[in-house]
Amino acid sequence: MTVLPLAREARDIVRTTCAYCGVGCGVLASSDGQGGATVAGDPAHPANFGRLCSKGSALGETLGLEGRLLAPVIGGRPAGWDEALDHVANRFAAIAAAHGPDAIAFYVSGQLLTEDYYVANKLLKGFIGSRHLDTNSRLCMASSVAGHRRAFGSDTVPGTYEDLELADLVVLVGSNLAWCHPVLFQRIAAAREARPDMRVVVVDPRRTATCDIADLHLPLAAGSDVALFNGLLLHLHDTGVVDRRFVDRHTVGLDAALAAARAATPDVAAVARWCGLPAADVARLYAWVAQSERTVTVYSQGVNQSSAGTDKVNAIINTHLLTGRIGRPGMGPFSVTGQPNAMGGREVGALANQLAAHMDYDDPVAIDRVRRFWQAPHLATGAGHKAIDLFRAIGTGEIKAVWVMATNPAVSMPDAGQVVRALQACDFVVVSDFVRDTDTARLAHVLLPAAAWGEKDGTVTNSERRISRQRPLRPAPGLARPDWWALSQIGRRLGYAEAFDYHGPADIFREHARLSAFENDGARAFDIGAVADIPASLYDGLEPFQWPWRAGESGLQQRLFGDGSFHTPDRRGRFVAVTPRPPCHAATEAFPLVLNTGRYRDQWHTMTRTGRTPRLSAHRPVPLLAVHPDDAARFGLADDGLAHIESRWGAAVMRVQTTAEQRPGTVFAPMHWTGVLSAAGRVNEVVNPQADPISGQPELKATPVRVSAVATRWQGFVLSRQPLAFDCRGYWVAVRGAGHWRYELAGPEAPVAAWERLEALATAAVTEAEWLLYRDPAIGRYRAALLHGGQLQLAMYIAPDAAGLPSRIGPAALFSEARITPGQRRSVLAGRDPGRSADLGPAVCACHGVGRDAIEKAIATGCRTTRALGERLRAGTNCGSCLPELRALLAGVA
Ligand SMILES: Nc1nc2c(c(=O)[nH]1)N[C@H]1C(S)=C(S)[C@@H](COP(=O)(O)OP(=O)(O)OC[C@H]3O[C@@H](n4cnc5c(=O)[nH]c(N)nc54)[C@H](O)[C@@H]3O)O[C@H]1N2
Ligand SMILES: Nc1nc2c(c(=O)[nH]1)N[C@H]1C(S)=C(S)[C@@H](COP(=O)(O)OP(=O)(O)OC[C@H]3O[C@@H](n4cnc5c(=O)[nH]c(N)nc54)[C@H](O)[C@@H]3O)O[C@H]1N2
Ligand code: SF4
Ligand SMILES: [Mo]
Repeated sequence: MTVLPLAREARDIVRTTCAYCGVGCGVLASSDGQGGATVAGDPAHPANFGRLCSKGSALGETLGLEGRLLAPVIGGRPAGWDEALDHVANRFAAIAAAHGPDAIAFYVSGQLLTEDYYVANKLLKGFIGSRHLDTNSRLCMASSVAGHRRAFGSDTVPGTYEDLELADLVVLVGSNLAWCHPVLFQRIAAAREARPDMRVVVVDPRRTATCDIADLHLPLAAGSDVALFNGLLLHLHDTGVVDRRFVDRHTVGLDAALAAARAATPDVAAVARWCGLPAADVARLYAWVAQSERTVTVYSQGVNQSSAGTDKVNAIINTHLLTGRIGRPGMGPFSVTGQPNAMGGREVGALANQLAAHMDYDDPVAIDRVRRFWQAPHLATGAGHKAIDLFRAIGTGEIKAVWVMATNPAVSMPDAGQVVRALQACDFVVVSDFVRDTDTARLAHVLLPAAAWGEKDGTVTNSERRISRQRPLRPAPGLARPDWWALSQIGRRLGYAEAFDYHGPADIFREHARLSAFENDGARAFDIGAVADIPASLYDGLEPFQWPWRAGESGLQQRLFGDGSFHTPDRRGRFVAVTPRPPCHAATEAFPLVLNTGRYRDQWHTMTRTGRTPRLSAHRPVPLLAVHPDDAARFGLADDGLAHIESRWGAAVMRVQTTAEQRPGTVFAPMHWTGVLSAAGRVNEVVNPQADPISGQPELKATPVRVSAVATRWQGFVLSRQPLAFDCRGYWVAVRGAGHWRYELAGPEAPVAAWERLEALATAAVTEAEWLLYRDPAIGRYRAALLHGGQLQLAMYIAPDAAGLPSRIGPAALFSEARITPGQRRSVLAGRDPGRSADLGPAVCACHGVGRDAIEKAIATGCRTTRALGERLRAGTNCGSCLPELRALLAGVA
């Protein structure tokens, strides 16, 4: 263990870890003294070796205090901590006394630090004594957890990031790595450039940016992955690509797995039919896998978020067990985690069907061990409700109090309308967040202000089991406090002062490490006993390390299972016999299209941070429904028009993006937009809540829907220095710009009625202003600007169609001006019509703000390579997240 030696001049630079995805990049950050920070990739961190993606590069811009929750709130009024904590503790105690401890639930998150997570788990399961603690990882990693446990006997990712570079074949299944794990994508892209023989295959119904480095793209039918990998298992077996020694000595269950595969997909033709793929492409994948000893299969939400998610995971793992390609350099199944600490939550056992530290309720010895270790008075002794059932139980009143921490379920849960109704009906809702206004916070009785990235202090674990420190750059503002602190305070108030007597994250980390090693004879994979007794100074300087790291061990074991020793009772790996089945809800005549959902490059989940930075809001300013041109024609949708998307569960409205990247019969929408930021952009209103029967993970990627064009009589936008509150039924989406918010608008009424409504809103928002006005009722065109104090405060533009609107760029820039000039005054209403694509981006390069239009012009005038584009426009020269899109534009396919 080394303490970090900081150079003198670098004393203000803090080594920390990115707040976003599970790659877990090391960040060098220093506070800029003005509420922001400068950030750079940490060249010494083994996850990223200095790289950062667009989101990581913009971390410093998310630290502003606008919108922060700075004090506890009880029933809508600010309160002090003592009052809030007493209130929460009293309500919990009363509810437990009246209805039993199981009437209390915690719904937590992979965005907590391990220390927060540990205390939440201990408090609820050990001391309050409720079974019902689940996490948003249920929506994210639950199928991988379940698949790992079936195959390996433990929830263990066997490989390391280096394997992605050492592989000869990387198969990416249901993973848009270029957008969601961009630094891993860049590492693979660089490896492939250095070794042109290396191959990459993408298995995804959509053609994504990740296909930029793919030698083969298999746009399979939704949910058909089990058929594809069962077919691969058979092909490998029947062509003799089998590690006999490994299979015989270290596994069980091959025959049943083969029989199940043969029954449904006896040959490549059958696989091709199941998956809706050309047989030649399936055969090509199989041949490449057969040839490539060094194969890594990376998978993510296209696999996990499925009613057959656990079976998909095991279908993939089966192929690696058959070939013994696991736990050795350049090979293995590789589940990439989403959230920064999805892994940490799994380590502390914070899923409703786990107890703690890789110990489960199905083992009475483990239950007794955890009880003794915690000296827990009321240890829960059975599994609790998984997320979907948990919110149902809130809805029925079985659960009467819930503490939601670091997650926004009113947006991120499927059938989100039900979740909102359940929280509305719930007796007592506590929400811990660092943002004041979220869809979930609007439903809370008590809000508790949390510390955010840059203030939080603790550890996270990334996808390759590497534990890194998040370190604070500054003290938390206002009354914001770390989540572990609030949890411990509740523990103390409930009478457990000794069990929650933590003075800092180091105390909690050591206890967590001690529990991982407690009576662990090697049967539990997760063991970090080596750091169980480190002093606070070593914890502060803790270098990133991978688990397991047992007490007394010096050399760290990077990869697991290469020796064939698994964590099952007989130490053998398990083949699991799996049978393909289609998604739970098939398309029907009434709902003929399948809705797939996922992520955009520059937005993080429900946008509470990324949605506040102009730079990250420019890439995709509004949510788009991606539709194949044939389907658009079939359902009367126009590119850029509005579509109403409807399922059995609910509806949403988005702009249409027609694209041949979409598989016909399917549409795709982002998961990010909320009720705070849009009228009807919350896609989970529409998404079905059916879950995988084993993992409980919902099928977020396949919901039957119908779509229809929304008729509008006007389009428009409003730019405003202050945020505005819309309560209209029409279409609106809020977009963050520099010094202002922009509202993209459209509606069904006559333009004149629309502008009269907007004028009322503007008059209320800016009470004292000079108005510049242009109204033409005959052609339905309206422009207005409100000036005050020499500055532009608000500007509004309405026209019957998008072509009648001026450029947003000119007036938007005026919000950065200290004082506007007479010339600018004259121009603010003039603006010429720029054409929507030039105006609304997409801003392809977030770091240097380079739009698609400029790139297309540069290509038309001679730029032939990404390097040339970089030299001319600087596009793609910083974080590199936009390189796939630059290459697509160069190739003329975007
Ligand atoms: N920019 C950005 N990055 C993020 C996040 C973010 O919000 N924004 N979130 C982080 C989190 S928490 C997570 S979990 C990860 C998620 O990372 P990913 O899993 O890569 O992201 P998604 O876009 O959810 O889904 C991946 C792909 O699955 C495909 N898919 C859908 N159905 C199927 C199917 O049946 N089979 C197959 N093979 N593929 C299918 C979709 O078309 C989609 O392209 O990203 C992390 N990184
Ligand atoms: N349709 C559809 N739905 C999905 C998905 C999908 O692909 N499609 N993906 C699912 C997946 S994989 C995931 S991971 C979820 C993510 O969904 P959520 O977890 O609900 O999304 P976030 O916006 O990350 O919410 C985190 C909230 O916690 C706050 N927060 C962040 N850090 C902290 C902290 O340290 N302490 C506290 N107290 N608050 C904090 C943030 O401000 C934010 O309000 O969405 C799931 N939902
Ligand atoms: S890839 Fe990007 S979002 Fe993920 S950890 Fe690294 S910098 Fe952060
Ligand atoms: Mo996730």
